[in-house]
Amino acid sequence: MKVIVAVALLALMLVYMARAAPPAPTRVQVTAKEFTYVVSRHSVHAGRAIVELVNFGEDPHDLKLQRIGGGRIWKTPDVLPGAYFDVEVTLVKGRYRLWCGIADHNERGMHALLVVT
Ligand SMILES: [Cu+2]
Repeated sequence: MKVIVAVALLALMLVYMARAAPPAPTRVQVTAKEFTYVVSRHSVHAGRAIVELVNFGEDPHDLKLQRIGGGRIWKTPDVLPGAYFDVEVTLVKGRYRLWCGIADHNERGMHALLVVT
């Protein structure tokens, strides 16, 4: 009987710990300047992620993120030089395109690809 109670308590503790400590979100940093986007990693696992746009340039930039074939577009506001902005997203398997939505920055090279496995 004591063993059953102990096992039950252990199981409850494990359930509680699993709920108390969800996995930390993956972080991806996107460095922006005129006119490039550099991602800190090209591939991440599916799940929660924080995508951070850091503006190392001299003009405002933003970040848009969309799964290729998907509909939703995540976006930051305009980020001023020297500033950053974090977007929390939930990524599913696929390929995501990232781009700056300001003026013709995308065409001038401010875009990147992120693979989610
Ligand atoms: Cu830009």
